[in-house]
Amino acid sequence: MRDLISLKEEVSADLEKTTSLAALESLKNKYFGRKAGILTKLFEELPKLSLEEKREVGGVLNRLRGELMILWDQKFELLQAEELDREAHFDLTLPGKKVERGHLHILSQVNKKIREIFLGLNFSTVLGPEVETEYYNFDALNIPPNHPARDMWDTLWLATEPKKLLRTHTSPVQVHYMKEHEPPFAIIVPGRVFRFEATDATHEVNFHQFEGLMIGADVNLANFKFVIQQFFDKFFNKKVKMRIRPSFFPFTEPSVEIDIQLPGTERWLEVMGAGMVHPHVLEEVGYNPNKVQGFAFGGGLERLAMIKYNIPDIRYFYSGDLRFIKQF
Ligand code: FA5
Repeated sequence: MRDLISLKEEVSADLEKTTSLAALESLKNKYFGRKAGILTKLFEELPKLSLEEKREVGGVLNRLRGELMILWDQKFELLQAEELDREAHFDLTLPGKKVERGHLHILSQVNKKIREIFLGLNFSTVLGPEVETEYYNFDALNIPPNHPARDMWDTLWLATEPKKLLRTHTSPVQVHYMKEHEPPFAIIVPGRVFRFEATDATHEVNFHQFEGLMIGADVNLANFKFVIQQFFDKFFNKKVKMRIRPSFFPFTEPSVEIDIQLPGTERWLEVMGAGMVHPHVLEEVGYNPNKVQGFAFGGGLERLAMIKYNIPDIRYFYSGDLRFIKQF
């Protein structure tokens, strides 16, 4: 019985403290809730008592519940009236609260910048799927099954039938686009790619590339060199030192790799693979390699951002750490 009296005091104190309808609702649950409400639980104890005790405690409990419900209802009406009052006095002409505005993530900013520069060079932006078939990611790019080059793109396979994968590069979009369009054209394809590999300061499992493709009657590597130098100069707002070295990709011949010298150091960072589109790829999409040719490149978006903004570790981009995000 003594517990019941202190319970009433406890509820009154709780109600006194409540200032919102939402908080009041959770109080209702706490005391009267069907499953775990404190009063509900007390009622469940009744059958354990003797007949006489039951009559006495039961009566008190019932009365207590009635009283508490009334207290709760009164508080409800009070809070509701206050709320209506607040709404009625809402002043639309008051100046807004100063809130901190968000901004685009650094990777979105860089993505936008890249598209803008290439737009200025007459490249259209094209997007492609992140989930790909083996055909587009590998076969159509002159990478047949069992070709050792497939190891270069450690692949995340999906448990689908037929077999699908998360694209390991943006190059499959070359094939999608060429199958649907006739040259001449110049496109840029920014997008997310995935690789099943160990992460470190310059490697992520999930990162972004921007693919470039320019096809025409006599588009050549000298054109590529010009376009890409223009791009870097605009992107970094200054002359950056780049070097082109021979490389290998099954879908380009010849193939090259582009490195950029990290500002103030002797170190180079690989930012891009490129080359002249392989005749096999041109044939695969239904072009005549004797009539059209062109260059393709695939750059790492995070790597460029790291150089431009002096970011020492690629993992910062995906850390969600506001101290990092707010700097850009
Ligand atoms: C490719 O992915 C080719 N598809 C590029 C290409 C396109 C070549 C068109 C020829 C013609 P590569 O695996 O080297 O190539 O990756 C291209 C760029 O992506 C690299 O230069 C690098 O900047 C970036 N990159 C590669 N792996 C990672 C990674 N794990 N994390 C962050 N960036 C990466």
